[in-house]
Amino acid sequence: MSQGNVRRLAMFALLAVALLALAACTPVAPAAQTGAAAEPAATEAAAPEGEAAAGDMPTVALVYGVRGDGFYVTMEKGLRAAAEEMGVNVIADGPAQFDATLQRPILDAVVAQNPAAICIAATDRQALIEPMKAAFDRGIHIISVDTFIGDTAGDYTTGDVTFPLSYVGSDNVEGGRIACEAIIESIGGSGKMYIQNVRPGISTTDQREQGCREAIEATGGAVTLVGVDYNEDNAARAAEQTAAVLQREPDLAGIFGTNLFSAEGAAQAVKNAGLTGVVKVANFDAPEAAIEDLRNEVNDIVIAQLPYQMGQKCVEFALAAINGDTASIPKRFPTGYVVITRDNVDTEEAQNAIYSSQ
Ligand code: T6T
Repeated sequence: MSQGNVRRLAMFALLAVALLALAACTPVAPAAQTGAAAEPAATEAAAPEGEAAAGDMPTVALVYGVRGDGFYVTMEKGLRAAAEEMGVNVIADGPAQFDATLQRPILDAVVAQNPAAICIAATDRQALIEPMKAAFDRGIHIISVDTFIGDTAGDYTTGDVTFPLSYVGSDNVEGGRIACEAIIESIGGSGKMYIQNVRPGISTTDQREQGCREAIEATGGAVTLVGVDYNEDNAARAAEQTAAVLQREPDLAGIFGTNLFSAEGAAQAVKNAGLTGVVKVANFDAPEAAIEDLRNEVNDIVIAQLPYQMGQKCVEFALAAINGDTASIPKRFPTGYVVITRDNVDTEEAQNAIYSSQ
């Protein structure tokens, strides 16, 4: 063989080896894209699609409970502020009403944009399990924020639902207890109470009602609960229902409004009936209007949650998961409260806890 032929043969051989090596390196579809990722391994093995483009900023989505609610407005602010600091892209959306049938298509539309993680305040503890699990099965990290899903009080370690990475939110049984113990004290330890609530099936407000009932039971019968009404997250309906109870129970002593709109409606009815200061109101959530009512003695206690911090924490956990560090994420992260009364309303802590309205 001539020297030229030997060199040509050597080059063919090199080319063949290179082609073989290249074929071995061709990436296979991640499990999430082939539909094979069903179990929590998805957080490690299946690269979520939002992470796929190397070098791109990861995207974290927020699916909140309802538009125009100061609580979620504040949560989104906290989430966006943390995301900006951490170099994370954000998409955020929620339904026009606090309703699972309206929230589900919003979640589906968010999932279709392939975020790496979703922080979600599920508007129903059962109805959202299936679509959230479907998102998880695509390899998207799921974190509950504000509300939890399933039957086991937000315990994602051993309960019927374990796929979310964490539940970031208030201790709502404790919140309901704090609210109702405060009313019980202000009515002198005995009398009739009434609860304005949103709708059964929402983890947060169910638990607040539970905490309030526990506080009432602890009085051993001195305080009685005359009823609970559900307003569908509508302040006008809450006001109508409360007005009817004020008519029916002229000696009603106290009312617990379990969320922003429930408390707003209850307070409005008390004002309309000229019973300011006579019927005591405990207000869950802290929009500006509730603080004004506190100053005007329409209510005596405002329980401020920390939605800004919930948003911040959720993005922090999401980024840890995106970076493969799920071990450092607690399954439950309680965010705490600031309890606001006329005694501390002007402190920095209380003022910082008031929700933003836009
Ligand atoms: O109380 C908050 C939130 O915690 C709850 O889950 C739903 O209602 C609010 O958004 C206030 O309107």
